[in-house]
Amino acid sequence: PQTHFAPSSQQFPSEFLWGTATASYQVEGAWNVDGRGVSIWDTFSHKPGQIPNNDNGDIADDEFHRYKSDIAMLRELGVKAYRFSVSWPRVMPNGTGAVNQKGLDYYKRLVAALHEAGIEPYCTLYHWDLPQVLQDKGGWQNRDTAEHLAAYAAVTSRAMADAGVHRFMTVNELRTFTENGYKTGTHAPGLKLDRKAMAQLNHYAVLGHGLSLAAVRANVPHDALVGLADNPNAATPVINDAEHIEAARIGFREENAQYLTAIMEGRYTDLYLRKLGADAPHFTDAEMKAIGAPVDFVGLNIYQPTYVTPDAASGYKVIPQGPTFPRMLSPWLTIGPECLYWAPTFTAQIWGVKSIYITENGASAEDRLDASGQVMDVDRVMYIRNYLSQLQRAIADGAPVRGYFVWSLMDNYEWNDGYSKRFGLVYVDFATQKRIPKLSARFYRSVVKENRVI
Ligand code: PNW
Repeated sequence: PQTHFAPSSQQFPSEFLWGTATASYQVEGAWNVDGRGVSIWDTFSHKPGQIPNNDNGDIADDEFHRYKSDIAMLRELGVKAYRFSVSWPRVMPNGTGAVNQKGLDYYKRLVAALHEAGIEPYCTLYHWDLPQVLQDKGGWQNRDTAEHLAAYAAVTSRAMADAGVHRFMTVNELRTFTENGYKTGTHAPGLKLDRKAMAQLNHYAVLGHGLSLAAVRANVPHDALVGLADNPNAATPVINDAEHIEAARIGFREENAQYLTAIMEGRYTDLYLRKLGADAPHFTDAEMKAIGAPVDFVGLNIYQPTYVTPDAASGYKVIPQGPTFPRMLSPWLTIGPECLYWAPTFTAQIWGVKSIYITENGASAEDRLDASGQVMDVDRVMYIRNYLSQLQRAIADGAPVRGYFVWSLMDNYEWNDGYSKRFGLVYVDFATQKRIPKLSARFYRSVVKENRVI
């Protein structure tokens, strides 16, 4: 019960968990150190012409060697939690079978240092660095990948639980690693599959979550919490009247039918299957049961709105965002702070979810240096400030949101944008690995300290 706050003061609940997030391939570097295997992102980024400046994650933020000083930065920020991910090929170089103890040891060191600093580790098991050997066997097109993910999740969650980790997420952003990786081809492995193949692959991805959820549960203490971090399309009403809100509620469920809705309901919606017709995926009742097994919390990565309006035929219609729609520096990152009101609100209302974390929110912005060498990322401050106001409003209206993680602690390897887009609260000079806290870091530190939007 989150009763100890005054809704009128922009205050967050007293036990609210403030954090920051990163992911293994984006920050670790050390890509061939201590027996780490090759991931699809190594292969993709090493192939010339895929990514601006041919940037890759070979070194990234070198967090593999600098985690101690990076954790000192977390302490400076005053955050209570750090969301990181484990690199599958660091732990299982061949994707299955033999465990690389030296790889696991890195995460044990990281977790021990977090505990020493009084920071709670939130561990994501799959943030897109699929072992290349598994891609060679079809990757997410192959049902076996879902089983292999679960086997890796069992080993890793057991080791992390032994190290004292109590919070686990199976996968990060189902839509991104399936669609960007296999439909548009902008992410690794860079394929462009048709609708039928995508429907089947999406099914294996949610199955990967479901099988991993069971595997983690079997290997961690009963009081550990296990969920996922997903990025549902954040259906948002253009106008806040009853009719538009209802259209957005329908949209939130249907736009995410093959991902979060399938996981929350253990079935695909009728509309989804009808739209696909002969391209619908093959699935069994047992699979749907595994996919729909209850999670302890739902993690939402929320960046941009999908505006929705009523439609007589299908109940809702998505309003396209034209080229002049306001955006942050990444072209996909349109600005609409209300989505951080509606996404947790609908998640709680539609499925009765009792525990929600915002596992990512943040933005690429211009990092201007002022005369004294300060990084004046004013746009990022405004973005986070406006989104957090909406989140506070959602909590005041009853959404059970327990915590919020800024993406990201520091600038890092932004996938197909390489190092050309920065999301950090802390600036990283990649030539020297020097870290410089930005204006947004100072802003976020005061939000955390005061427990309210300043
Ligand atoms: C998320 N889109 O990715 C990821 O979880 C992070 O690893 C990433 O760095 C962060 O957001 C910023 O991009 C996304 O095209 C990538 O809509 C692409 C999209 C959304 C999220």
